Amino acid sequence: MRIDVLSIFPSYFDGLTLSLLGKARDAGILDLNVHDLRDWTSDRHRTVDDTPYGGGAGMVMKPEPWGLALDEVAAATERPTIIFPSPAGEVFTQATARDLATREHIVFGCGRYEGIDERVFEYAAALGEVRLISLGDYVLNGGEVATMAMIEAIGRLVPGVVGNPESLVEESHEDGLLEYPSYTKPAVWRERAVPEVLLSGNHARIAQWRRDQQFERTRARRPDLLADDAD
Ligand code: 6GU
Repeated sequence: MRIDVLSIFPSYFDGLTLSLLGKARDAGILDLNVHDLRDWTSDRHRTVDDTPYGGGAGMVMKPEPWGLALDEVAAATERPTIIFPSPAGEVFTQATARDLATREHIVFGCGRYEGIDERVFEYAAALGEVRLISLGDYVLNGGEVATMAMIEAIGRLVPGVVGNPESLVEESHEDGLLEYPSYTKPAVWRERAVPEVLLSGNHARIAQWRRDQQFERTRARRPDLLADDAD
């Protein structure tokens, strides 16, 4: 999978050299390229923003650098998926991550300030499939942290990135429920014992207990996941 990131803060993405995703990059499974949007400016100050038409607070990202960057990066493959992280977008879920993990080429356009000139989204739609995606109902200062989260959630679902694919199965949200609790040695720690069933060696009982725990935790913490006609 090829991923390109357009940002005025490319060093946010230095962390993607670490751990699993770093190894996947080294192995050539993930072709991850981070670009400085200011490389597509031509004025002395490398300006990427300007005041909003119609007035109002804050600055808006100018369309010209975005147009040139998308021409170079998005037009490199046939109709890539172009994601603009935005609190005004559809909400990102594990299902979104699974869908996006099948794409050959994803471009992330990280906005800052009060947003990007609206015409950039229209123009991008001529080059690929445009998605505005939000991490949830709260506001970040820009798209960089959201893009990091999405790259990690998507990247780990790309075949070969996570060494043992079984570890992808028994996780929160993969089956619509929260994960069951985990324990390791010692069997008693600070007077707290590991649940007896886990030491029983009875695999059917263990599986049933874990399932019960998943439902109990989901009911307590995330009842919205159990509501069968969520509105
Ligand atoms: Cl994707 N961007 C910004 N700026 N804020 C957010 C977000 C994205 N998702 C939640 N809050």
